[in-house]
Amino acid sequence: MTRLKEDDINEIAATLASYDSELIRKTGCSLLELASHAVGRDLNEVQGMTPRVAVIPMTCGQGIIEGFVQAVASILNHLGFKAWITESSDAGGVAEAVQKGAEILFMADDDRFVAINLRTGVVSDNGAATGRGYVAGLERMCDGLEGKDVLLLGAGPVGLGAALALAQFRAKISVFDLDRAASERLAKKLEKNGYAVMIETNLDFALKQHHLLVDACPAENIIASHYLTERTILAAPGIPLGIESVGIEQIAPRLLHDPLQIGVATMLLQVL
Ligand code: 2YG
Repeated sequence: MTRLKEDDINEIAATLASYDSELIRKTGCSLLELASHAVGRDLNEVQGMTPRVAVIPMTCGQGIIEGFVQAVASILNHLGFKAWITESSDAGGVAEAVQKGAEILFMADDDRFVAINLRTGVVSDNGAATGRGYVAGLERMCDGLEGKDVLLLGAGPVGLGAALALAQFRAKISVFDLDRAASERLAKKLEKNGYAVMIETNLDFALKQHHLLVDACPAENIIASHYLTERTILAAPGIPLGIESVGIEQIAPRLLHDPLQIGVATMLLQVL
């Protein structure tokens, strides 16, 4: 599980407006529209909802990441949902949120980052939600994924969320993971849902064959820039970004990558 660093997130609150305009340029969707698309919810239904949302700092394990709960709350407020950060942390924060009438809780320890709807019991996990949100973005950038070959790098929680969304968009999925057993586990899960997945074992060969990519792994420079062409479209939820810096400006208009925004927005829409 990647642990964000303070400088991954300290710009988020101040740049949400420009982030959203860039997202619209790339996908045709605002962050709220993209998250609604990702979970298949109607925007009009969602925009009328006014749940009380609490974001709770958690000090356990490696503890607080400076700016984390503030970044999460700023994304939720940017989406038009009133979110507040509890004064207390941990169990005290949960108690405070419930006593102040929160309907939805956001909190993260070292292993799980979850959104919980106290009324419905629905729980959204950041990994699966991030994978789903990024594939919705890829689908918009490609103007549909049906029958198109997509290479998924990384078969962890984000990769599995991405694979399930790729299956729903009826893409032709190939998966590569450094750990072949992880690819096999993901393929088995998709097959249970009646969806075939091709397992790639040679990354060089796979990257030469694909120009629609989902990089859901935490490896740096996993995609060397010589694989990038003007046809490459890359949805990259993995942190840090997996392409060499020389490749970034070439692909920038066709690259989705952010530390929290798409994942948090999709979590909210999943539990609303
Ligand atoms: O409340 C706090 O400040 C800390 N307990 C937050 C710790 C979050 C640890 N998890 C991560 O940094 C990431 N898994 C979060 C999501 C990354 C998005 N791709």
